[in-house]
Amino acid sequence: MRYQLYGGGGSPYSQKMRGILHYRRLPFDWIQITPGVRAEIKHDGPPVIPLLRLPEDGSLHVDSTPLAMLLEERHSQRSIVPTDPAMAYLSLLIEDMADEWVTKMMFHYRWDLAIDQAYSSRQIISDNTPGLRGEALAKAAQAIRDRQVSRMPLVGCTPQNKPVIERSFHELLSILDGFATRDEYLFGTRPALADFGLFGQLKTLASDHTPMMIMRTSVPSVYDWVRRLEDSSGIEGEWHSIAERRTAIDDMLRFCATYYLPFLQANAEAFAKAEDQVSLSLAGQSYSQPPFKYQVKCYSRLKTLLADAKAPGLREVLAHTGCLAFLE
Ligand SMILES: N[C@@H](CCC(=O)N[C@@H](CS)C(=O)NCC(=O)O)C(=O)O
Repeated sequence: MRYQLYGGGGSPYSQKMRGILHYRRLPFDWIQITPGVRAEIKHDGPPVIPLLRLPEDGSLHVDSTPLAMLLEERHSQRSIVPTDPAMAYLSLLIEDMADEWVTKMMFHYRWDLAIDQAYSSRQIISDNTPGLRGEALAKAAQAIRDRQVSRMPLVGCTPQNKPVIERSFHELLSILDGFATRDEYLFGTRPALADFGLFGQLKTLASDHTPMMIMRTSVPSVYDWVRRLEDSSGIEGEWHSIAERRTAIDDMLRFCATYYLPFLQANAEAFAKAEDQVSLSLAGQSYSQPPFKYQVKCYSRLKTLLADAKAPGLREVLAHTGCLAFLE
């Protein structure tokens, strides 16, 4: 009985799920999505990847965070949820930030410069359209390139926001560089959901040309950490308790309080008022984009989870890193 994971080599959320399945030692087939495969699987839900097919009934499911939690309900060994409930919440918060904020770095670097547009568009088509070569491949790559570049403003990847996005990328790398060595992860010596959320986005950044060069030259230890996390099925580690947490956790939470949480709050407010733009200042620089409905859901989920959490030490850590004010 094997799972089937449908995804793409250049899709960060697909990489995240594949990394989780490897770490959890769950048997699965990796199936590269193509237009033909998509037509054949007949999934009525949102047309996104990754999709996970359950072995027992063939049902298909999407959205990597609920998918990871579904695997937690189904399998107890090699869980990616830290046992300390405060650490479990922090892992969910950092994962959410990776999925929704680090993805802006991924999309920005992927589609900003011509050299990256050319590589990424060709790679996506080469993976998802078997048999295409030469002119036909170049034409299809140009079409996806045009489509993705036209979507940049929708997710905030604009010239105006470029300094905030690039600065936050460098800050994130420097936080990770504070601990990234062999077999060390954010919450201990075994990887958590947060590590896999970061991994998905960073794996893509570490293979696209410009961010790959930044990572290899400025933080080679982080580059190597990401490379190894692709398959961590051999790792046997321990969790830290909240009292023993790494300083990188507090740094990451300050990072969330500087960039992601102010954005989430402003996004929810702008969405509620049906405004066209979320506009705010992040780390002293202006940032704006159209409101994003999915991220309204992310924000209320984080608040509800905190309101329900019975987690000694959690509120203190969130308060001293500046996160609590956004989450209560
Ligand atoms: N929240 C979803 C996001 C999935 C997602 O956005 N996937 C992208 C690829 S990485 C996609 O399929 N986009 C549809 C498209 O580009 O047409 C998750 O965590 O799985």
